[in-house]
Amino acid sequence: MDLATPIRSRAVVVSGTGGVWHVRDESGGEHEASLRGRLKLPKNSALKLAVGDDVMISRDSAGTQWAISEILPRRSQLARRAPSGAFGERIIAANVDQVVLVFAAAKPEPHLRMMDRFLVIAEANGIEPRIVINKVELVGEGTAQDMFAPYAAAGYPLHFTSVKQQLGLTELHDQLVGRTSVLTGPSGVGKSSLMNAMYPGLNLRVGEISESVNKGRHTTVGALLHPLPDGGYVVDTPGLREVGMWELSADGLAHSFREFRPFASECKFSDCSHRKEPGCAVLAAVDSGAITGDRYESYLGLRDEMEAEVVPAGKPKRR
Ligand SMILES: Nc1nc2c(ncn2[C@@H]2O[C@H](COP(=O)(O)OP(=O)(O)OP(=O)(O)O)[C@@H](O)[C@H]2O)c(=O)[nH]1
Ligand SMILES: [Mg+2]
Ligand SMILES: [Zn+2]
Repeated sequence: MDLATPIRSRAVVVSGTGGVWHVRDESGGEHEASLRGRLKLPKNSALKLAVGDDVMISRDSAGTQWAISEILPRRSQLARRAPSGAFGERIIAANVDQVVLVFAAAKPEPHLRMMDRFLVIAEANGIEPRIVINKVELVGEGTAQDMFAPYAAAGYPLHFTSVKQQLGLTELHDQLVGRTSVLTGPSGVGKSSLMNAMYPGLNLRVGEISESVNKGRHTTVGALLHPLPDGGYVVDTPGLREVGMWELSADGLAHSFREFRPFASECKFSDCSHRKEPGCAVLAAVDSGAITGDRYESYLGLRDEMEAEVVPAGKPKRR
């Protein structure tokens, strides 16, 4: 037994499948740890361990086995929510600081509806979104800025990057340091290229690991945490794309469109759906151009989807 190694240590859960958890302690050592023994949970929580959780780990007297003895309070969680909490929730990752949405200015064309969906998921979970528009050199930075002006106006942090021309990489890197970031976006927009450009030599295979780990297993990997060399983590999750709109509350939807907020509170009816009610301040804002037609269309699409996905019995449909 190595006496220099403390018997109790603080760690972060970096992955987990079917009861086997991998944790990373404060000096960067990774251990396999079981969820055995008397687990101390924060008061009145039905807390289940998730990737990203801060935990205390301890070793048995033989000094060979690590066990998770305590889950420390969560700062945040990215969850798939059930309507009115009736079906519980599944935690994708804990202690996520930001959701970094990567899209390309072109090749592939940015899918704004998808971006709006991801923004809503982040907002509904109370996690700060950050938008990255990569491949800006294909359209020019000015054009890219015009394309995404409504998002900048709504207050979302935006980065314009080009891996090819090494643009905006330092600024984006600065925003990842020391934070736990979920990196997501459509295929081919340059997520891997960005990570490799910001962290040369690290060869982070974000997106590829979770797929290979998931292959041939019944247990779903919620997420994987990749430690960054200068502090912080990138969360690799296959789960975010599958978050259905039924998991969010309809009332919360308008609030999750950041620029709708000041208007939604001015509607004549407090339960306004912002579709065709008289005295709807959101509709008025669309008419005046304060809210763009595109964003409003996204709202309507997600609202329809959300309402269609909840069948009368209150049971969510599975696709
Ligand atoms: N023109 C241009 N091409 C880029 C840029 N960044 C990445 N690419 C190219 O875009 C293609 C896709 O890049 P990836 O990094 O594999 O994209 P990804 O988002 O990781 O895709 P998935 O792993 O499938 O989700 C590659 O051919 C890259 O060389 C850029 O800034 N400009
Ligand atoms: Mg990739
Ligand atoms: Zn309204």
